[in-house]
Amino acid sequence: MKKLTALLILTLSIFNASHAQVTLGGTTLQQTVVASNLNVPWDMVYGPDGWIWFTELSGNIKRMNPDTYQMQQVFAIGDVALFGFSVGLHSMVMHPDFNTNHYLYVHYAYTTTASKIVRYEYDVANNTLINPTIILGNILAGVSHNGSRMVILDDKLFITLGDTYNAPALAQNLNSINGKVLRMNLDGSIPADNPIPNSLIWSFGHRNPQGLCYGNGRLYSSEHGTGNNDEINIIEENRNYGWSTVEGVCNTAAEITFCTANNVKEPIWSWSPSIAPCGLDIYQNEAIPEWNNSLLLAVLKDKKLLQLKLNDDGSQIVQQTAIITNTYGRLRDVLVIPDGRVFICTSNRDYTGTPIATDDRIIEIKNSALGITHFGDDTKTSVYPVPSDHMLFIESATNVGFVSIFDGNGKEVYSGKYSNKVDVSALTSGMYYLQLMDADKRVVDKKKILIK
Ligand SMILES: [Ca+2]
Ligand SMILES: [Ca+2]
Ligand SMILES: [Ca+2]
Repeated sequence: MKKLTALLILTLSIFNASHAQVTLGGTTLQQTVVASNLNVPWDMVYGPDGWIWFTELSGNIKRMNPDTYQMQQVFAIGDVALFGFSVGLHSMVMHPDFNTNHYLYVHYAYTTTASKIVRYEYDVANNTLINPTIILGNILAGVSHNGSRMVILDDKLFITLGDTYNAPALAQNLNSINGKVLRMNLDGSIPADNPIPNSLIWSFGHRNPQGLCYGNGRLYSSEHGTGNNDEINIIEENRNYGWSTVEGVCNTAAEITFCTANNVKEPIWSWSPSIAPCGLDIYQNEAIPEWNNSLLLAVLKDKKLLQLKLNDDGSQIVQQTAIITNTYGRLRDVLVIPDGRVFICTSNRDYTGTPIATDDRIIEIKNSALGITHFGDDTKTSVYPVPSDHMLFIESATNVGFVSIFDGNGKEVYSGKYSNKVDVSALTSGMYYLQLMDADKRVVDKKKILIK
């Protein structure tokens, strides 16, 4: 019966899917609404388990299987404070060793004046979150401008925090962690090699950065300006990004004086009037060749997805192209997954949006020429026999460090260091997902497997 229900849901979702297409260069992009009736999905992340995890403003944490679009509510955080201009649960990031320790981090407001970063543990057996641990509490919050996005790099957690709206001067105040990008150890402690001793501050002079991603050896961030001067910045250690004295580039007499005196780092791109730039991800994939080495930016006010083509070393934006405009409403986040598909989410149920009945939504964008297979390059990995009995043989052209097997519900049923044969005799018959990861546990390939 469970299988029948799943099949029925899958069939219905295919019937409901509406495809729209847009052409760029030689590529046709197919857009499909793959999730509806959400409530301000805020941050989407690709989990090491192969699922797309996301937060909703009100406190929900959900995950969606990107191959079947099956949706699961994992948890609802009880103490999220919802107030002001869409303040609530914001960013999320998974621990690099999520598949073994099951840690993930969330940032949210818990009173009208305070936010915190909490580490949860994913209880795989019960598909829920347990053991909340406050990593950083008592972060000053305001009615808006609370950030946030998080990225983990080399076992350090970076988070963007805004100036809390009513206190722009905090951005230049090095005794405050607001209006900053912070860098911390994964337990919340201050790294010994941070630029300011005993301080979490990595960079300062930020207004409200709501996009952060890593690529080309650089941390890229989007930042909301006032009515003008939205920015894309490359975040560097101990640099001043100008706010609240400088907006955008250093181009007025007062700004030039301040910028010279304070070694201000100018944005690599800015928009006037403002467009409200939000979620940011980097596209480094041949699946959509025209997008390779581009930033993708979800835009709220101007209701579009922007491709920001980078130069070879990623130090500059050389061209911007709007992909989708006024089609789905406000866009809060964008996510690139390893097979080159892109997911965007709407933010039409926030304080200023105009929702349609099925909002909010997640939309998949993919190269239509790549067909319906979601499993990367089928020539890269071969698995035999089909179906497998007690031993699964894996041959991959990719450098594989670790192997996991997930059941149809996304539950990990096997994990281990890569070997070209895996004993699967303990698994009951059915469809599973084989996931191959590199030495850093990044997913390099996935395949559906059948066990007899
Ligand atoms: Ca994200
Ligand atoms: Ca700036
Ligand atoms: Ca300026």
